[in-house]
Amino acid sequence: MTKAYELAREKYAALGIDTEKVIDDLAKVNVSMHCWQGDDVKGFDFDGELSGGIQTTGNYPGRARTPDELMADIDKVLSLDGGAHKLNLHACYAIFEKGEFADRDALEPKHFAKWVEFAKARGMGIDFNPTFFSHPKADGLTLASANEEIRAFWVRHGQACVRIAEYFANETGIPCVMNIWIPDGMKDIPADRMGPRARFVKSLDEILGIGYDKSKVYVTLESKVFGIGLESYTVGSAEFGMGYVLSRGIVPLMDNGHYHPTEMVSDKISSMLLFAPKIALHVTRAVRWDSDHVIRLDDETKEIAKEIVASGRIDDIAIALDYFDASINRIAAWAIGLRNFRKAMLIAMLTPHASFKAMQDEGRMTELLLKQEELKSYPWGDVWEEYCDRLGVKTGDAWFDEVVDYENNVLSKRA
Ligand code: RNT
Ligand code: ZN
Repeated sequence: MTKAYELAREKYAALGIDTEKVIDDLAKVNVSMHCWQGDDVKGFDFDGELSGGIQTTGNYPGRARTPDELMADIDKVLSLDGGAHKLNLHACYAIFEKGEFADRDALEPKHFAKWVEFAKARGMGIDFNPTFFSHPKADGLTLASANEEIRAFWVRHGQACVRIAEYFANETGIPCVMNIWIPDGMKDIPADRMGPRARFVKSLDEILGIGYDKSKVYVTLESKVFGIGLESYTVGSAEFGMGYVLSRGIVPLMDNGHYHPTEMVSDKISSMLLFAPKIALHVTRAVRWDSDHVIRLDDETKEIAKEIVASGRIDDIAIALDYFDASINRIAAWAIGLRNFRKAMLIAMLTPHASFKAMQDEGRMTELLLKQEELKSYPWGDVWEEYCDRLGVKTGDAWFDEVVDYENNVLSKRA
């Protein structure tokens, strides 16, 4: 225990905060780590362009090209962020035997057996996402398609994924969050906004209609405002998503890159928690558009963390990260975002929420503003260092050396 930590502990104790408990609680915050930062959302089943109005820019060397490379990279990142994690997979990360192939509508649990083995060996649960993009049948609408053959194909994909999600939950003993996001939308003004949305409802009902154990699989629906090349219309808008999830009893998923720039997910969390028993988040960083930049320790990330903690409902909130940057070292990008989210959670846990709420309720707004601002220069960094030390993770920029070593010894060899 460092002298700096001891002083920090005393300072926070004076606010009624037990840093020892905070350190224990922070380690338990289960962050779902998206596998797709390692390979620019390419996956292993189709060798084409990333589609669906999302984009990974940059071509920094060292992208993971195989399951083994991606698993090695995930291990490296896990070693750089202390605390609990889940593994977040997309269906396009199915692992086939040599010569084997199954299209998206024919995926089976066995195609994910290697991931289960990987997760189990590390004590992690698995979250899952059907992949409704980067596929020959996804060059127009998917679950909202007017082409019955295409729509049915994607419904079968969604159903196959529910089965795989159930398999993950059974194998790991940890519930699986299965998130549905479709890119469906239009570049130009649609003639019919209602039709695609009505078909999306029908498709979702058909996917959920196969039945599944709701205590093991939490189906979430992620809404969006627009995508690249899909600027005028998004089938799965915020209102669509909210209406659907609340009427069907599934879980809303809010990605903070999926709203108009002045709309903040931090402000939406409490509203949704009053109506939905559970919510899910994709924490990311939007820069002008849904650009999925690496999470920084910025105001909105801290505010989202604050709302999670202040709500007192952390166990009802599934937290996943969602960003993909190919312009810098991907391992560092991944770990910087993970560590920043965890730092934001630490700062939130080192906040005297009860006394701040009392100030608000009693109208002591001057005092509240002053104390909120003073808290910003409290020594949370010393608690962070202690946390990392205890969990065996490097602090400060000492961990950059590890990234450089990995780049020299592993990534640079992937020519
Ligand atoms: C896209 C959504 C979605 C994807 C991932 C890859 O805008 O945010 O969550 O980023 O499924
Ligand atoms: Zn997302």
